[in-house]
Amino acid sequence: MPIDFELSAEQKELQELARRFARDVMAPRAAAADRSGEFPEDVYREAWKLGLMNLNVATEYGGSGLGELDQCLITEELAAACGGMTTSISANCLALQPINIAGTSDQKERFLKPFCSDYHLASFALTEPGGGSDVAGMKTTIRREGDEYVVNGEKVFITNAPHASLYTLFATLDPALRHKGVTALVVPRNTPGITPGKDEDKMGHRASSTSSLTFENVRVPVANRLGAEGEGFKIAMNTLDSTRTPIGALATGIARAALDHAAKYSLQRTSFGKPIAEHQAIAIKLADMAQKVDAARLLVWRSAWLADQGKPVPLESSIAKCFASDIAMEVCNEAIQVFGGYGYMREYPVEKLLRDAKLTQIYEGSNEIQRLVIAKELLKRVA
Ligand code: COS
Repeated sequence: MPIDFELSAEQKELQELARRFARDVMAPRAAAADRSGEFPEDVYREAWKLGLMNLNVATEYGGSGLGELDQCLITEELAAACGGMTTSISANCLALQPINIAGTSDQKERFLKPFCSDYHLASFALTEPGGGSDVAGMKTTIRREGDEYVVNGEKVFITNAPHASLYTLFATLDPALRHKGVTALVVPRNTPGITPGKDEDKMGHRASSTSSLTFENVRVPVANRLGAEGEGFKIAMNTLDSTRTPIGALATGIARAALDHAAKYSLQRTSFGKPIAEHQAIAIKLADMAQKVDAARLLVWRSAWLADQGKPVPLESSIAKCFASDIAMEVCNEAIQVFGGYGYMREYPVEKLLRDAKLTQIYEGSNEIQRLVIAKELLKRVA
């Protein structure tokens, strides 16, 4: 297929649906949810009703079966209204992706279908207290006993954990095996021995819920294992390859919102007898911000487009995620500068955007890890 920047009629409709939902339902709640840290589950239920959740579940199992570019279009629109709510809404795509990738048709029937027939949340349980970057160094163990695994350990920073009905969990048969021991399991929340921790009091993304998860002699049927024993590391990596691009879209949405606010403000605010937009210092800032937002979106679209062609995208998804989240920080920072003292005040929207942007440089693989992946892929290609 030739490169084409024109969206299809269906994609424009999806984008418009997400834009309206973001403007009418999410945006009016964003500032209050950020302040109180409430988990606005009614908003998430509404997103589910409109088909804005579980975007990556195949139509065969009742999902929307959307491609990665479609997901990115939706994610950018939602994130322009609230990064935190978007994180909670899109966490199902992250959590269900290992099942899409490695589940048998029976597992897909059992685990994916309920998400499409009713509202549920799922969580991706990978990160541990001892480290999020070194996945192969995880300490949560599984031990096989007959037709069950017994899980012991702790996960941290798990999005939606206390509200989820299902976890995709990564644990190891033996930490000494490093990546070859990691195994993926689907664990229903109501399995005895699972305790979610307290909701973390975060700097940003405050409308999403984040907590630890403790597993104490949790018994999970072997039938809930995704792929073979020891295949969990690759399942996690393949999952992240496909979810990092939408994180790039999320960061682009935050940056776009900061640029919009700054541009509008620059037309209203006057100094030295004219709107500040007419001062070159501000106009140049806005022009630089606009270039960065455009470049981020193009990298996101390229990675998503390649993924939709069935191409592996470890390099392109890391570039999209890393670049978009870095520029989101820069653009939000500049937006605050355009607002001056008001930008620093909670009464105005841009300081929240900066706090929300920060997490996009950290989660789904810190930008330091993205740079290592980029360098490794690059060197592989020239070796
Ligand atoms: N797709 C498929 N296979 C992959 C892969 C990918 N994207 N990345 C690595 N692999 C494979 C390697 O080819 C290697 O396979 P072999 O055993 O056949 O040789 C194996 O996995 C181990 O790879 P590697 O040696 O590169 O693993 P490392 O332990 O060095 O870890 C990083 C690699 C750091 C890239 C990985 O741990 C990572 O992505 N960490 C960040 C995790 C993250 O995003 N956390 C956020 C939590 S979710 S909010």
